[in-house]
Amino acid sequence: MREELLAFVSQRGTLLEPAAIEYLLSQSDPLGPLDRFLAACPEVPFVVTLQDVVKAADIGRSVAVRTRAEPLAPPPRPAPAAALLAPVLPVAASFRRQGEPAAQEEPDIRILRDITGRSTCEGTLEDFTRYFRNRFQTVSRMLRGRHEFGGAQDISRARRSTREVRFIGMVSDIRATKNGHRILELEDETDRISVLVLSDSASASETFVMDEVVGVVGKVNDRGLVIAESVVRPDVPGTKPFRGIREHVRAAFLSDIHVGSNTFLAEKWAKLTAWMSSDDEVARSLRYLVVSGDVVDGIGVFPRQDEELAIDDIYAQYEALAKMMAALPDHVSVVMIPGNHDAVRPAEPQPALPVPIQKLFDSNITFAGNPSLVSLHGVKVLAYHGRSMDDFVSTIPGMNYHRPLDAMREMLKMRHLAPIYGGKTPIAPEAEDHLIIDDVPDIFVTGHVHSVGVDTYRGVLLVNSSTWQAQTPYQKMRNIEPLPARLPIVDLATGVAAIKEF
Ligand code: D5M
Ligand code: FE
Ligand code: ZN
Repeated sequence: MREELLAFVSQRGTLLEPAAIEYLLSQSDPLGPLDRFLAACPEVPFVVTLQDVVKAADIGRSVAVRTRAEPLAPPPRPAPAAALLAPVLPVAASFRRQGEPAAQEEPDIRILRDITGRSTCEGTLEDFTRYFRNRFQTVSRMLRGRHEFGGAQDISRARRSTREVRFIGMVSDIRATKNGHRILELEDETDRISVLVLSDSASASETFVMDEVVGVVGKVNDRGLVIAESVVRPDVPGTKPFRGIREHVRAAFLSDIHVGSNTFLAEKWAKLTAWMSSDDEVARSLRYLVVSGDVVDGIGVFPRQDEELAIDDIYAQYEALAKMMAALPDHVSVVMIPGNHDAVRPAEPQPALPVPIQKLFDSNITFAGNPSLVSLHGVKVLAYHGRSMDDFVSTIPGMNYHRPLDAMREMLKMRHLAPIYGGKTPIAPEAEDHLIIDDVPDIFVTGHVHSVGVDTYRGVLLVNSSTWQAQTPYQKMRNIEPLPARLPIVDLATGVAAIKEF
């Protein structure tokens, strides 16, 4: 139904606030209220808000009661996303009316965390030991901050206990038993232990992945096996409203431009450029543009890539991109991070694009690493290209390339961008694990999967930015249907997001 609803909205040339989407999906007839609301509008609004559809649904219900004498439906249940976004939905909030002309605001970009210039590893065995120790210690500290694990024991002590035990470990093996239970092998710096997660226990529905750090509450049986009562993720503490700023400046998000590929969508990009430079109120309120990797298609990234290239020189690809960026209006300041197609080392964390490439661009671009934590006007944005989603999709049942927000929620629960080591995501063993989500961001953005979406998780706004590349032969073979040329736009004052299609 979600797809049907979004297709309907896109057909009508408008946008739906995420909270409105959730609300409509909780209704028996999601399209009805929307249709009624649009029919009553003198002109198609830029964004349809939660309030708009709630009102339309109420009107619809009272009409139904009068004409069909049906029992009155229960009052509309506030959508979960609405609860999170509640403080950001003022009366008659219209995305269009709230924007401030961007030119009035000086840009304020600060890079809070980024590997660029700080890489120390050479990839030795000691580097790996140090890297995983740092991961374990950092995530353990987060778990110890939760009341259940304040007094967590070392695994070596927990093994000898006969009472309830609480400990923290890194997952080193996961296997299923023949009765449908699971056994997790957990390690800390002192020992390793086996944990049985029964198929009818509270944690049965959770999927665990290799190398993530979890806390366990359970009892050791006489064979030294822990029967888990619960297996706990560090997670994002509690639910908080979006921590916005005073000014209604807006940020837009894009990624996966793949300049140089013969499937790069030049016409769609031209439309984006024209719109951004137009007099449109939303366009004029854009102050920031976050570009989350795969900015060019690169050279030699996959076998026989040369057959799919329109520009087969890496510098020429970045030069073409630099021209495209220069054509964007001056009031938009850009933050750009690399992805797996860009001209930096493939291992994550990736540093910013090299200086000779940066020099091709205008000065209003800030280059940062992948991942980076960046403050835009005081709003903390965690930008990560999203390569690890390949590993989430291949490991976690039910995950797929069309649901990147599910993988992003898992990352926040695990407080790690790429927990799985040894999969498709190459990881450089830095002294500090830069892939840990240490500081909880206000906005978490990824690209890579060439899909699009916005949602919230525990007060963090999740954004997956779309692509400007049509379906590639590889994606066709794998049945991956991209959603190109969609631009998520976020009001930094309220966290209200919209997706504009080109
Ligand atoms: O990845 C774009 C999309 O295509 C993303 O959903 C992953 C998928 N993709 C691309 N190459 C592969 C391989 N080799 N294995 C699995 N999935 C893949 P991009 O980073 O733009 O190439
Ligand atoms: Fe890509
Ligand atoms: Zn990618």
